[in-house]
Amino acid sequence: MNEIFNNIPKIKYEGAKSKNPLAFKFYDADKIVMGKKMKEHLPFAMAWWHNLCASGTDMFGRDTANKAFGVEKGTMAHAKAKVDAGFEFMQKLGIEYFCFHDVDLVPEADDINETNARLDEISDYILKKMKQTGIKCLWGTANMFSNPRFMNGAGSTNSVDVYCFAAAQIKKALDITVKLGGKGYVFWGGREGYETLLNTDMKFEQENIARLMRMAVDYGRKIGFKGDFYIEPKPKEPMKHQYDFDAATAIGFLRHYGLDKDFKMNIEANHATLAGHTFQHELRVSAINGMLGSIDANQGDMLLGWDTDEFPFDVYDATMCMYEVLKAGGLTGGFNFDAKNRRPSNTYEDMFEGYILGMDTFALGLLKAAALIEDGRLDEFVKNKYASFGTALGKKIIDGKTSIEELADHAADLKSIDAPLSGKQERLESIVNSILFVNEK
Ligand code: XUL
Ligand code: CO
Repeated sequence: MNEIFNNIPKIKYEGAKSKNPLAFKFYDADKIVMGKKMKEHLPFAMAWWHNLCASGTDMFGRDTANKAFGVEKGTMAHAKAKVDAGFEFMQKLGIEYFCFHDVDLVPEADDINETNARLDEISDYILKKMKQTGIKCLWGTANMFSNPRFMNGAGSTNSVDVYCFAAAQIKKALDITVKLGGKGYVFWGGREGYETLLNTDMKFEQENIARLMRMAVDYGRKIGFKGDFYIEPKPKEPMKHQYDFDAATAIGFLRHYGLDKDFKMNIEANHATLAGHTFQHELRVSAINGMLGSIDANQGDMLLGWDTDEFPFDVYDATMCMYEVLKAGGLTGGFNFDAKNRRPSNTYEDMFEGYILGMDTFALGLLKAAALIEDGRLDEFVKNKYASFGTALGKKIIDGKTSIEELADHAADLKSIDAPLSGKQERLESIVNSILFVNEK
């Protein structure tokens, strides 16, 4: 078979001093960090949509990048060329997983039966490639936001017929995910929200989304899907208000509708910042609720209020992400680069350099997070901060063996109290900087 990226070699680790743009500076797949290989800590995935489909079109201009891969776009031959390109790309970078939407794989036909037949054909082709290469599927999803039929929502639509199309797409995307052995299945509710309450029955819409998710879980389990369902929270864009605003909101929703045993979070960095949170905050909220599933690894721009989906280069953020992931004992999912090249970065080489940047950023984040944990000062500080709850009275509070009256009596005995221990934020930030910017390893 012809190589598509024929001027790009297999990407190797060359170390931090390498000036070769087509080499890893920090991602050393087999390096052991805290007892595990880097590639086991970092199960990276390629996002089919950005890497193989998106070509630079934005609201003001058309494509800048050529993703035809030598074949006429909008054809099944092109769908296959994308598979060839994707697998060559992943093999050259040593990426072991991919993620997809149904309509990333094939051109959508006018008749859903024809679209489904195309999905059967392309998934046979993908499966063959997976067997040849050992590359696996991280998660699948249904695109229930691009087609005009979803303009009033998918699970939240006003139309029973549209609701059935959403159900049909979920059913087929689950079939394909199971066929490809996907570890997860994602719901990102792009159109599940509203522009104005003047035309919206919020309660009804949320109940209907939950009903659709329940049916998806029942069907998935029936056809043998053992993995996790994920909600990918996002506060806005394309809608003004989206129901899955952030991790806390999504977790509350799942618990309210009894879906929490089957679902976890897929946390995307740029969605966290759009919600006014740090990436680390969203990961922590998920982790403490036992719902840290998978990550969409990208980065936003703090000067812009929308989802720029940049390749992550912020090592501080990646370090804090990996700190959370290590503390949580790893992900059940992986790190999907839901990221795209900037519009003027329009060559094949740029596609590789985007992934090299992202993989190196997370590898460096992993090394630095491990160093922070091994250093121990942050953990020690946090442990000491709550030490008073280790006293007899503190234990009674934790065990629920006291009362407001007893605690009030304790306060009355004390009469007054001094401020309880400095937060030492500046010292802790300085520790992080000294670990981040001193290179001993
Ligand atoms: C949109 C987004 C999606 C989901 C999958 O902001 O992140 O690509 O990851 O539908
Ligand atoms: Co995403």
